[in-house]
Amino acid sequence: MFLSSSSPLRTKKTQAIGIPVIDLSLDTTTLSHHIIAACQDYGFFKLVNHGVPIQVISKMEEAVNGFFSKPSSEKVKVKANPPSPFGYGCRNIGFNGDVGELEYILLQANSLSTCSDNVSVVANQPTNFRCAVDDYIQAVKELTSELLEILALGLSLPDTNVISRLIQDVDSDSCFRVNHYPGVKPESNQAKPDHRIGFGEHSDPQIFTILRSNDVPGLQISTVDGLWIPVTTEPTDFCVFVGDVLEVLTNGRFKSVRHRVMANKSNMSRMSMMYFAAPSLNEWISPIPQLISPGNLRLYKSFTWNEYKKAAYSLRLGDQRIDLFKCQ
Ligand code: GA4
Repeated sequence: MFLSSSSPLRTKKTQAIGIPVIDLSLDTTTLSHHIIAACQDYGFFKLVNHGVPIQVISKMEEAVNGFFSKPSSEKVKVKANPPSPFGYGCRNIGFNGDVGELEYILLQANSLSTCSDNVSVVANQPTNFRCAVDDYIQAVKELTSELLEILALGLSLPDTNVISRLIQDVDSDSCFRVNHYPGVKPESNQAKPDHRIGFGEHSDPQIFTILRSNDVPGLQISTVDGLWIPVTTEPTDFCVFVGDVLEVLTNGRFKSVRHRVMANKSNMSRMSMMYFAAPSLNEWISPIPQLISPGNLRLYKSFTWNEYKKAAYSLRLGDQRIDLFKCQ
């Protein structure tokens, strides 16, 4: 099973900690300081006033609600099969036996209708499904590029597109996932404390993840000292996660955040949608030279995103895959 039970929830301390909330309508200089502080201290922040129209978000939500409300016999027709992780999935996460009490759709974000892995999912849906997903992905991709440019500015990097260009690449390997955690029937076994609906502890392999969920709670992030903090969000807000590749690019200045979902407390179903911003498969990833200095020695080797992805899929969900790429 995937879920770690070693870290107790300490809600009192949790409230004192306070998760960073970033208001994108602030001026760029203030914003860049806030984003950098959040990425350094938590590898995570909530984003408000992000400018993605509410209609784009709600159309996306309607489209995926339509998909998940179909009978299983319909959904399994577009089931993901190794070696491709794309398509519909139920309980199985990755290829190595990790289990999560959820169902999901995983799509290539860059070539929604043409990528062969996506075609079967998209072709089986009403046309508004494709439009809703296209519009949503386009909007969050632009938002992610904007965040990465503000961040590069704050890090005083001479080229402010140095990270954002990776996800704007026509061959970027970004992907999009929607997770649906069923609501718990109070009288069922699922309501017992040891039954866990959720998604196990892990970090995301990519650069940034942009998550939006309905108001059913369950997401938790881990602080650097291993304390689990529950994250509550408004359906109109986003959560931003630092992924492993951003940790490497910043030579460890930002840490990819470990997170998990524990959703067995509610009789309502939780729906979350994530855009995982990634480089192209053949892109070389190395610490950005300006972030290496005598006081900040180089921490990671160079590797391609393809090599990193292969390593991720050869391991378990919760493994610390980034350790394989550390300099000796
Ligand atoms: C975690 C983040 C994304 O959901 C994902 C996941 C992927 C999958 O479910 O296919 C992985 C997981 C995620 C990291 C380790 C490997 C790959 C399952 C797994 C065990 C789509 C991704 O890119 O990496």
